[in-house]
Parts: sequence; C-alpha cells; structure tokens
Amino acid sequence: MGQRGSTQAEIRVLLLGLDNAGKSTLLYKLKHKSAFSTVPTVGFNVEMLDVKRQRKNIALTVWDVGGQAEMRRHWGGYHQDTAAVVFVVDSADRHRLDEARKELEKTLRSEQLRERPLLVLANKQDVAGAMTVTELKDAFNLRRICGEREWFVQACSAATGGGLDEALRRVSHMVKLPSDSAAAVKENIKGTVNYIRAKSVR
Ligand code: G3D
Ligand code: MG
Repeated sequence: MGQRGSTQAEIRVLLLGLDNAGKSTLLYKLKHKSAFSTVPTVGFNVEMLDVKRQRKNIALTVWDVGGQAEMRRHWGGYHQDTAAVVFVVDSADRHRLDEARKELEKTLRSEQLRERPLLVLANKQDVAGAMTVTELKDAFNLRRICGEREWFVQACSAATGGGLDEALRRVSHMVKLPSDSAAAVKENIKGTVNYIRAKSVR
C-alpha cells in the first residue's frame, strides 16, 4: 500500500555563502526547528532534510561548507553531483556585499554547477536596516549573472525561522529529480558533449 508516490529520491544541495552569513544556524534551524548555538564551521556540516514534492518524498542532503576565506578554496570539491545551490547572504552586512557577490559569481562559473538552480537567501531579515530582496537582486545583478539558470531570492531569518519553510519548499521544487529523467538525461548528455567539445578545441 502507498508504494507509488513514496519513492525516495536523494538530492544534494550545496549551502554556500560567506562566513557569518548564517548557514549553520539556518541548517540546524531547518533540521531541529529550534535556535542553535553555532561555532564557525571548520570543514563541513551535513544534514538530511525530508521534504515532499507532490506525493513524492525527497531527501535533501544539505552540505554546509565552511565560509571562511581559507575554506572557500575547497568549495569546488563539493560541486560534483549538486542539484541546487543555496547561497546565504547576511542582508544586514552591506560592507561585505561585494565580497559575497564575487564569491557567488565564482561559484556560478563552475562547470559542474552549470544550469543548476540557484536560491539566494536574504538572511537576517530580523535585523533593522537589512537589505530587501529587491535591493539584493539589483546589487548582485542576478538577472545578468544567472542568464538561463533558474534562480530565486527568498527573504528569511534563521534566527526567527521566518521564510525557512518557503525556502525549503522552493528548493524542493527547483531541483531536477532523477525521475524527471528523460529531460535530465538529454540535458546531461548535451552538457557533457559541449564540455568535451570545448576541452578538445585546441
Ligand atoms: P555561518 O555558518 O554562515 O558562518 P552562522 O554563520 O550560522 O555561524 O551564524 C553567524 C552569526 O549570525 C551567529 O551569531 C548567528 O547566531 C547569527 N545569525 C544567523 N542567522 C541570523 C539571523 O537570521 N538573524 C540574526 N539576527 N542573526 C543571525 P553569533 O553571535 O553566534 O556569532
Ligand atoms: Mg558555519
């Protein structure tokens, strides 16, 4: 009973952003629905979050990779098999906005993340003077840097939990599931062929 529609698809989501953006707080809030005291992440945190899309259960494996400058060098190693990128921004820290934009642009240039959907989380909305979604969209010039890529900006607060359920729902709808296969396989083949062609020219 209930076999159909209960297939478990495992999907990898990469949680990125500068140090102090709120990634670890966000991940633990999503997982445990409670405030959580974090320490700067050395290495990574990983959690499985169960979400539903239509009648299907999806297990999102969310990787929170340390955001400090020396850890950012290793982000590339986590790109493989990633279905979606969630980029967390401290909306209250206008001074580091440019640094965040540069890291996001660098991430989006990764060949392994081509065409992967992007969810930008405008975090710390509970702080007075936090940038709005529109401000962030413009500051990051998302329309230009994303091109054909599917993207969305969600306002949230990992501290209060506001916007987190919406964020999770959005990611679960953005990712391609293995069972979306016909289209996905075609896209994969096309991507691989283009990649090989590009590499073999000259
Ligand atoms: P990181 O994993 O991206 O490096 P953390 O960031 O989750 O460690 O959070 C960095 C600091 O920001 C923490 O404060 C955390 O409590 C705070 N923070 C995270 N999200 C929010 C938010 O939505 N609102 C507010 N006001 N603060 C938030 P401390 O003081 O522990 O360093
Ligand atoms: Mg952290």
